[in-house]
Amino acid sequence: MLTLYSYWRSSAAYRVRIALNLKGLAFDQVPVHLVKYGGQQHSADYQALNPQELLPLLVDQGNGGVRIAQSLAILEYLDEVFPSTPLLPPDPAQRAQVRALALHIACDLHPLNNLRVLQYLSAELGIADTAKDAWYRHWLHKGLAAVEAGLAVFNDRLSLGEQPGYLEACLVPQLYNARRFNCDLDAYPRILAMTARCETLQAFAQAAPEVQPDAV
Ligand SMILES: N[C@@H](CCC(=O)N[C@@H](CS)C(=O)NCC(=O)O)C(=O)O
Repeated sequence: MLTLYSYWRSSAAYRVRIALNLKGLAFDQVPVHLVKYGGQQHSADYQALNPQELLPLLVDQGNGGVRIAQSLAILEYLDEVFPSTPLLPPDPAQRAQVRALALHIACDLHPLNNLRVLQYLSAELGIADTAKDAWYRHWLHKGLAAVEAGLAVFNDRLSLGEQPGYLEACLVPQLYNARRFNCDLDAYPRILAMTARCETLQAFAQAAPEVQPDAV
């Protein structure tokens, strides 16, 4: 059995929900509220499970209850342990290209706009909301512009040809965040097209924040 510690609006958890759905793997969810009660990710109980104090966390009871943090480590684990419906292409060069774009989203763009960074800007550095919004949009657009250019190698196809995988699992949640913060996305036609194709698929629809059990 697989258990995902998740929050409906967590884009990193959303990546994992997509990957689990693409692979057709059943999983339970344990909600961890990132805002209420000072953020349950900081509670002693959750820290004991994941000292990084971040979501998501996957627990695989079928493998001795192993606990895995970091969404991309989870995606790689799922691909190795459940290899049918792969998330990454078989060709090493294509695999590296997919990883490079996914890592740009997950390691270069997303961390700068993450909740704890935004909270630190406001609460500790006293940054006004307008400046915080400018920060958010700056890093979002810098990241998305690079991804938009990088998507040219896929020639308007999904990262696995006709199938989505690792890259789309990172891209769609990032677009959800961008829309949530009312960012203008007109400059990113390839990203919009890729995302629109994915959003028609059940694996993505069922992973969407609004349909999660803890959505409010
Ligand atoms: N690199 C991590 C990022 C995880 C992350 O930043 N998760 C966010 C939610 S999307 C979180 O738990 N934030 C809590 C906080 O900022 O306190 C991953 O890919 O799993």
